[in-house]
This record gives sequence, C-alpha cells and structure tokens, in this order.
Amino acid sequence: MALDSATIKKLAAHLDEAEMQTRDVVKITDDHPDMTWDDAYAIQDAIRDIKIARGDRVAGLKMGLTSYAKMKQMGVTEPVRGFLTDYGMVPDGGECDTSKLIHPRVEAEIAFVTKKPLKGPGCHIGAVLAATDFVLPALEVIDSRYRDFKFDLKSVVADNTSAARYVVGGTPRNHLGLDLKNLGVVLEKNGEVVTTAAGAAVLGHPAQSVAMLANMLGARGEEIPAGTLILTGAVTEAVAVEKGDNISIRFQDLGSISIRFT
Ligand code: OOG
Ligand code: MG
Repeated sequence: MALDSATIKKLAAHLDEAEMQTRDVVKITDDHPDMTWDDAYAIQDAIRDIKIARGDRVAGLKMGLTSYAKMKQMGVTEPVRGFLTDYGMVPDGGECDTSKLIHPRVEAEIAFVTKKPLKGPGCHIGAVLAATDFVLPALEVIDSRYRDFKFDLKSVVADNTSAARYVVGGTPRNHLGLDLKNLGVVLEKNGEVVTTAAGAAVLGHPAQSVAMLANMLGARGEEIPAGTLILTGAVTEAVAVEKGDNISIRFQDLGSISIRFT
C-alpha cells in the first residue's frame, strides 16, 4: 500500500461526501498517482464503513467493466468489483430522482442470487451454477463521482465502481433451464431501441463474472455468502439519461424492467 490509513479515510470521506452532496470531483489519482489496487479497494471498504456507521446497509455485490462494450467505452481493460446499498434500490416500474444524481447512465445486467457460499481461488462457472439459486433481470444506474465520467481503474474502484441506483426485476428464473450465453437483451429509451446485446457479452458467460468475483474476494480470504445478490456487469455500453426519460429493458426469458427518471 502506498497510502497511510489517515489518507485512505480522508479520500473515502471525500468521495462519500461528493455522492451525498451530488457534486463531482476530480479523479483521486491526480493527487495520488502512486496509489495501488489495495489502496483503491481499501478506500472502497472505508466508504462502506462510513455508510454502515450512518445506518445504511449493504444489499449486494456488483461486478463492473466485464463486457468489451463497457471497457471500450471507459477506456479500461480489467473488471472491477463494488457493493450495492439498500438506499440505492429502485422498484421496477418506479421513479429515479435525477436531482440526487450527478450524470446518471443506465446499464442492462443479469443478476444472480446465490444459495451457497462461493470461495475462490479456483472458482469456475460450474461452481457458480451449482451455487446459484436463481437469476433475475437487472438495471443499474451508475453515477461516477468524477467530473465528466473520466477516471482510471484505481479511481473508479475507490469510488465504489460508480454504484448509485439499481432495479431488480421480479421474475426469477432457474438458471439451469436457460441459455445465459445467448440470452438477448434490448434496451429502449423513450420507446426507441438504443442498444442490444446477449449474455455472452459479459466475459463469455455471465456466470464467469460471478466466478471472477469469488476469485477476487478469495485472494483476500473473503467469500460470497449464500443469499447474495450479484450484478454481473453491463452487457452493453451505458446510456446517459436525464429527467423525463423512460427506460425499458427487455430480457429474453426474464421479462422486462422499466423506470422513469424524474
Ligand atoms: C464503472 C462501473 C461499470 C458495469 O456494469 O460495467 C459497471 C463505470 O463505468 O462508471 O457498473
Ligand atoms: Mg454496472
């Protein structure tokens, strides 16, 4: 680690305040170019601690930058992980208040819910499918705290991978009867199709994203507990939204999700 614990706490408070005050900031690697991956995840952990101390709850985990479309859009090359909060949840068919967000973008994702713990290293698609209870369609609203959505990987890890809001659809399906690689996804904004993809866009198979998460956590001696909701990462590039927009995502075999930005 290149940063001391006081600096990690200070940067966590800085990014959490930016989120709470709906205010953008410059990416933190500008002032801390020597920051390591461990520093970046330590800042993310410290943000989680601030939120828990405030009374918020961790509601799930997320992977990000798992598709080529996302990596290309953001100019990065590696997946990252973060966490979801209870206050970030928006009901399907509900409204998302843009006045609390800086520059929101929506993503279509396939979510998993586990029924057994998953622990890496050595976690693979087979282990993930054996430990999965069901899959759900999901929509993530990301909102980088960094000015103009410009960041490098360490900065975005520290910023809890731009996590802001999310919706999980209400139609759970048993994953064993589904072809998750070929599962088609169509994202519509105000009634027009803006982007499409299939499940394989995420690391060849969305379960691979869960395996990678288990292996990332396993490297730190941690695991994915049973009963965890996991967003596996956007299948397409993220789509910018503003007040007044209606987003609807159709998932083959999993139903659809819609929300309105107010
Ligand atoms: C980082 C978060 C990416 C995904 O699904 O790929 C993410 C970002 O692009 O701001 O959540
Ligand atoms: Mg996402």
